[in-house]
Amino acid sequence: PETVYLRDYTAFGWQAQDVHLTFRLAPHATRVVARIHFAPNPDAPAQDFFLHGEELKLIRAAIDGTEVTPELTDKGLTCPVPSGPFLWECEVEIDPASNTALEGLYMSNGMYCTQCEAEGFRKITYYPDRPDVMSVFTVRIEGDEPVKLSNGNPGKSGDGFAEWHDPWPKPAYLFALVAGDLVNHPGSFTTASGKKVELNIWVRPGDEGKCAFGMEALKTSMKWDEEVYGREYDLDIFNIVAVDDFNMGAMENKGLNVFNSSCVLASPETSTDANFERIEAIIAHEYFHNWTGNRITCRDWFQLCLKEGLTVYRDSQFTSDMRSSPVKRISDVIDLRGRQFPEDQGPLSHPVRPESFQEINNFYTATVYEKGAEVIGMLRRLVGPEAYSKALDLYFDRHDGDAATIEDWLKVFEDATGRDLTQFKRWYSQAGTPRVTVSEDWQDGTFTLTFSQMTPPTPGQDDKQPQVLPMAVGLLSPNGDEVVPTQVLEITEAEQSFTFEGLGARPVPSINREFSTPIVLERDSSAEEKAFLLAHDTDPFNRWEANRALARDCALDMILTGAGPNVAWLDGLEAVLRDDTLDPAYRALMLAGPGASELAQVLHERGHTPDPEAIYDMGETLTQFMAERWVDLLPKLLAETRVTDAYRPDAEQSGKRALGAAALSLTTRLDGGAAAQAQYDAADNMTLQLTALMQLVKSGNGEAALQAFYDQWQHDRLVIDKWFGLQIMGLPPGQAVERAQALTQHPDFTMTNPNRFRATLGAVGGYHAAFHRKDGAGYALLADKLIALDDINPQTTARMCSLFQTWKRYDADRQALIRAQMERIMAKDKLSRDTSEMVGRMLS
Ligand code: DPP
Ligand code: ZN
Repeated sequence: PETVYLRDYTAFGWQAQDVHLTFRLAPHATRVVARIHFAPNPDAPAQDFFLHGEELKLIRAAIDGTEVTPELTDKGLTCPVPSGPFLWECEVEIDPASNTALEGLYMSNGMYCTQCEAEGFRKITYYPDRPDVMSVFTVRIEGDEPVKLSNGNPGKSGDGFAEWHDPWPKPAYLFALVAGDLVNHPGSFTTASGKKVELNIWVRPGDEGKCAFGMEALKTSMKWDEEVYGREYDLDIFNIVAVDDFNMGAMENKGLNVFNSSCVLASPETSTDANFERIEAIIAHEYFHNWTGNRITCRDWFQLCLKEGLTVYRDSQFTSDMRSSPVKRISDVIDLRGRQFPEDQGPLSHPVRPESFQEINNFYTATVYEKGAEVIGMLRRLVGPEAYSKALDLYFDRHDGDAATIEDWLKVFEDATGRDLTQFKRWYSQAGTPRVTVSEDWQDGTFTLTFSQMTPPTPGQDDKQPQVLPMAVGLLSPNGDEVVPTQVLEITEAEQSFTFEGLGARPVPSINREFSTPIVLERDSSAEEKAFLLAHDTDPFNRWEANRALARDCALDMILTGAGPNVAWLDGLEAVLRDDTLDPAYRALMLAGPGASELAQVLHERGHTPDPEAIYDMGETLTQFMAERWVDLLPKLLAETRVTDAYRPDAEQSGKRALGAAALSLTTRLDGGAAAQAQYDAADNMTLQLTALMQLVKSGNGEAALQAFYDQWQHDRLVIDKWFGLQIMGLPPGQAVERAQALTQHPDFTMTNPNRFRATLGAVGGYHAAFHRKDGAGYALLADKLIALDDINPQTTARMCSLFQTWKRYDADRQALIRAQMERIMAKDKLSRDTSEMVGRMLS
C-alpha cells in the first residue's frame, strides 16, 4: 500500500465554489447526483484534475453540460478540464445496504446514515475528499423515509423529498445524511445573542425515553462554550441522531451529529453512572467541535490533533467544571497510562502529529487524542489561563473558516504571548514518553531539585531532544504544612536544577502535581515519604499518586519476592477510606489499585518479564487480604454510600455508588455473594444492578442471575452488550476465553455490529490474565475473530489489532504464540489496508 507523507502536502488545484447533491435513496442502488462549480485555485501548483472515488458505479459525468469520459481507477478519476471555472456534473450509483464497513453511506436497522471522516465521502461521490477543500453544500434527499436530514438549515420539503442548505463552508468529511423512520426528542436553546436554536435528538421508535439526559447535556455544553470560550452556535437547528451500527463513539458533522447509540441513549434503568458521564462528555466533545474542528478545520489529516487534542482538552475542562476536577484528572491519567503510554512505548508509537500513514483511520489514537490534549494542557500551564484565553480568541479570530495547521496554532500562542515555542513544538513531532529522574539536595536552608529527562528511541526516531516540561511542584514541611505552594518549573534542558531558599527544615517535595506533564517519573523515594504524601499532600492528584505508587510497590514486592501485602500502606489507605470528609468518588479511586496491564508494563520497564498468572494471583491474594483486614470498615462504607434519594447520575450520587461498588467487591470475598444478591434483588438502576451482577459472577454463583438478567433485558441491545462483556470479565481466566468463544455462537452475537463485537472480544482482550493465557487460547480466539471481521469491517478490525501491541513485554513462549497469530492475520487473503498496516507495524 501507498504511504502518504506530511512533507508532500500540496494544495488542490481548484476551489469547490458550491456543491449541490441529490440523493435518490434505494437500499442497493442509491443514485447520487453531484453538481459542483470548480474554479482554479491560484495558490496551487499545476496538476491533473483528480477526484477521489471508491466503490462507485459511474453513470455519467459532464463538464459544462457536455458529457465526458473520465479515466477511472480504484482510487478515483482524472479528466481533462477547461482552464477557467467550470461546472462538474456527475451521477453515481452506490449500494448502502451492502456497506458493512460503515464508511460512506450505509444502512443500520433499515435507516440510512453516513460516516465520512476521515475519507468516507469518496464512497458517496467523486470529490476532492481532503479537508482543505471547503465548500457550501446544498442537499436534496428523495425517498419514502419519513425523516430525511442533512447538514445546515432545512429548506423546502414535501412528499418524498427534503432539502437542506449549509451556509458554512465545510470539508466533505463533515457531510452527513440520515433518513429513516425516526422520532425526535425536541428541545431548544437561546444563544447569548438571543438567537433561538431548535434542538433534536432523533432515535428509533421505542428509544424516545432515553433522550432526556443527552438533551440536557447538549444545552449545558452550548452554554458552557459561550461562557468559557465565547463561542456561540451558528445555525438555526442542531440535530443529533442515534445509530446502532457505528465504528466510533460519535461524529461532529456540521449541524447533524451522528452518535453511536451507546454514546447518547440513557436511562437510569438501562445505563450506568459511567455511561451517563461518558455520554455527557461525548455530547460536549462533538458539540465543541463546531468551533474547534468545523469552523476551523485541519489542512490535512496529519493535523488531526489540531481539532482532536484541543476538543478533548475542552471536553475535559467541561467535565471538570460539571463534576469533580480531581476525580476527572485522576481518571484521565489512569486512561492515559492505560492506553496512551503502551502505544507511545511500543511498536505503534507515533508523534502527536504523525508524519506518514498508509490508512488515516489507524491514527485516531490515544496519542493524537489524549496526548494531544495533554500538550494543550501544558501549553495553558506555561502561558497561564489569561494568556491562554487571549491566544484562543486570536485563534478563532484569525483562522475562522480556515483549514489550519499546528504551525498556525502555535503561532497564535507566540503572537499572543511573545513566547518562542520552537522547542515546545517537539511535543508534536517527537514520539515516546519522556522519563524524568529527580535528585534532591539540602544544604543550609536551600533545597535543590535536579531533573534529568530522557526519551527512549521509538520506531523511526532514534535520537530524542529535550522537551519543555512545565513541572508543577510544591513543598511540604515535615509536619505536613505546605511551605512552597504549587509553582510551575519550566524544564527545558536534559538536566536542570531549581533551588528553593530560606527553608527552616528539609521539605518533602510533591512533584508533577496534577500530572502537569505526561511523563514517567522515576524517583526513588522511600515508602515513608510516599506514606507522608498520602497523608498530607494538598494536591489531590499527588495524594492519589502517592497511594498508587505504594499500591504498585506492594504489588511488585508480592510478585517478585513473594512478600505479603504491605500493612503500613494499607493502614495509610484505610485512614483515607475512613475520612468521610473526602469525596466518595475520590476514595473509590484510591481503593482501585493499578490494573494488571499497568503492572506488566512497570515490570517490563524495570527489567522483569511479567508473568500474567503471577500478576493475577497477586491481585487475588491482595484483595482477599484487604477484605479480611477491613472486615469492620466494609459495612461502614456500604452504609455510608447507600443512596436513598431518587436516582441521579450526578457526581455526588455516582461517587457514592462507585465507593459502594468497591466495598461490595471486597465484601463478596467474605460473604460469598450474599450482599451482592441482596443488592441485585433490590436494584432499581443499572449501576447497582450491574455491580451486583458482576460480584455474583465473581463469587462463582452468578449463572442464575446472568440468566435472569438476560431474560429481563433481552429486548435492549445496549444492555445486552453489557451482559456479553460482564460475564467474560467476571469469570476466572481459565473460563473466560471459553465463555467468550461460546458467546460468539450465541444467537444475539453478530459480527456486523461493532458494539457487540467490542463488548465480547474487547472483554477478552482487556482481561489481562485471560488474553495472555499460557496456552495461547486468548490470542487464538482474537485472531480468529479479527480475521473474520476484516472482510466485514476493516476499521474496527485494525483498531482492535492494537491489543497485540504490548507483545514484546512477555516471555519467549508468549511472544512466539502472539507472533504466530499476527502472522496468521497477515497471511489472510485480501487483508485490508487498515489491518495490514497495523499488524505490519507491530511485527516490524
Ligand atoms: N467523531 C470523532 C471524534 O469526535 C472523530 N472526529 O473524535
Ligand atoms: Zn473529536
